[in-house]
Amino acid sequence: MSIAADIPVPRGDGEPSDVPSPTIAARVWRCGRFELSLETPLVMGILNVTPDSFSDGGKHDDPAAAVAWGERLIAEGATILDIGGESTRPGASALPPSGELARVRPVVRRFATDGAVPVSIDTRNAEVALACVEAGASIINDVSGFRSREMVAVAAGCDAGVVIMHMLGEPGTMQASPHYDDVVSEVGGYLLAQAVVLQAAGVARERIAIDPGMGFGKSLEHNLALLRALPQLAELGYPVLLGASRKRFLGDLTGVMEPAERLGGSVAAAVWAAAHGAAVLRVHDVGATVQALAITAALG
Ligand code: HH2
Repeated sequence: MSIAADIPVPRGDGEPSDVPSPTIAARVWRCGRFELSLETPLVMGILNVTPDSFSDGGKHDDPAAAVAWGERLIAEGATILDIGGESTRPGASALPPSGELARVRPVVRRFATDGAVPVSIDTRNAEVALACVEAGASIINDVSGFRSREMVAVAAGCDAGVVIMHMLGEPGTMQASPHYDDVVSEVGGYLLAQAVVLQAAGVARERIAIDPGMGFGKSLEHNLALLRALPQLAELGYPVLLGASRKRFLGDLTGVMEPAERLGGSVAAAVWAAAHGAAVLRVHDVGATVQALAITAALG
C-alpha cells in the first residue's frame, strides 16, 4: 500500500474520497518559459526586499542592495530566485499591495530580464502576483496556499509555476497554540485539495508544487512530523518545496536563537529534506547548501 494512502484525496468539492492518490513522481516543473528538471534538487535562493524579515530584514531593501544580493545568490548556484516584499514572520502585520509591489517589481523585472534563472514572486496578494508575472516572474509562491479566488484566477490566466504552501490561519496569529488532530494528514489533504482547485481552474498539473509550510502555524513537533513525512508528501505526485532555512524550530532544537547563525541547522535540514523527497529547497545560504548537496550527491 502506498504510504500516501493515509492522506485523504479530495473530490474537488472539499469532501475526501477513496480515489487512490497519485504516486507518479514528477520529473519536471513547468514554470513559464522554464522547464525545470527535478532529477537533482533545485535550490531556491531567498531575496527579501523587506525592512523586517525575520532573519535578513533591512539587508537588501533598497533596489541596488537587492540586485547585488540576487546576483550573489545566482553566482553561488541558486537555480531559482524567490523575491519577497512582505515579511510573513509570526506576528507580522499585512502590507498594502501597492507598498509590496513598489518594493519587488523593479527587482523582479531586473532578474526576469536577465533571464539567468527563473524568478519566483513570494506574495499572498493577487495584484502583486499579476503585476510581477507581467514583469517576467515565472513562479507564484503563495504562502496562503491559493486560498483567494483572485490568486487562483491569476494562476489560471498565466503559465507560471505555482507553489501551494500550507499555513494555519494568518501570520499575525498563526503561532498562537496551533492544533491539529493529525498534522500530516491535514496538511497533505489541504495541499491536495488546493491542487485540485487549481487544476479545475485550468492550471496544468506539471505547473504545481506543494509545500508543508515549516513554521506557519506549527509547533516544533508539527514541523518535525512534517519533515519526517516528506516521502509521504512526495508520493502525492507534486514536487515538494521545503523552506526550513534559519527558522525558529531549528533554534529550538539547537539553542541558537539568532536566526542568521542557524547555518548548520539550516544546511542539515536541507540535506535531510533532499534525501527524503524534497525537490526544491528554499534557502538563505545558497553557497553552503549547494556545497552540502554536491557532497551528498557524490556519495549517492
Ligand atoms: N517561508 C517564508 C517565506 N516564504 N515560501 C514558501 N513556499 N515556503 C516557506 O517555508 C516560506 C516561504 C519565511 O521566510 P523568510 O522569507 O526568510 O522570512 P520573512 O517572511 O520574514 O520575510
